[in-house]
Amino acid sequence: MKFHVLTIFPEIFRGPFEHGVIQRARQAGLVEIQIHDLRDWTHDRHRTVDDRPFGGGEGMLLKAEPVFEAVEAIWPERNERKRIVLLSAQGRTFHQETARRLSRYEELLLICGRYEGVDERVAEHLADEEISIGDFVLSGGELAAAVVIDAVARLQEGVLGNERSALMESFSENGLLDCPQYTRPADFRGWKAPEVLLSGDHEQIRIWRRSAALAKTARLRPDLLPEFEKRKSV
Ligand code: 9D3
Repeated sequence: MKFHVLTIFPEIFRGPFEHGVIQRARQAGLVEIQIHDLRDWTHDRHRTVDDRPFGGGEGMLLKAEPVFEAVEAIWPERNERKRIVLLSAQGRTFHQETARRLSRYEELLLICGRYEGVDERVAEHLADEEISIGDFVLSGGELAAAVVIDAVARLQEGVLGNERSALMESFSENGLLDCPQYTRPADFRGWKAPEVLLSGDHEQIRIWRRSAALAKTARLRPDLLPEFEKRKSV
């Protein structure tokens, strides 16, 4: 799968994709990531990408012209295997389900908003969809784009070991959070790993894990419980 990112801060993307799973996927040719500098599609001496909002108001907006020109240069032809995503604070919230859906495109082009926002004609007449990664304020779409790319890229065939990919169907396989996990030492500063996990009794371990997952979900993500109860009864 190929990702394009359109940004005024291409340097931000040096780090995130040069480690771990995504780095390996790129080296294996499973994932390609191209970063494009929006300023390459400006024509004035100052390479202007922003301007003041009509009607007045705080701050500056990303101009439509360089964004349209860039997209039309990156993709002279559009088709249904390609998808343009605008990252903005006003977008629909990104979920695992969104990642799964986007993972089925051949190419994604992610437009990173900056300043107080982007001229609305980009959302209305260029982007296929507008996505936010959550209800908090970022300084721009770059970190959000990195999050989306990470979540989508790891779903590509072959990126994870196949043991894992079969289980990757949903955010939580059984409607609960993962159970708490421990590794050596069994006693760390007096805090002991649950004895049952060292017992070798796989039936007791299974029972403990399920109950611990339920307790942790109730404590940290009570919002997940109604859906879990619904699924359980089917
Ligand atoms: C007047 C209110 N604005 C500033 C506090 C709205 C606003 C404009 C631009 C808020 C954030 C931004 C920049 N953010 C993004 O471009 C963005 C974002 C985000 O802020 N949160 C979650 N996901 C995303 S995706 C892009």
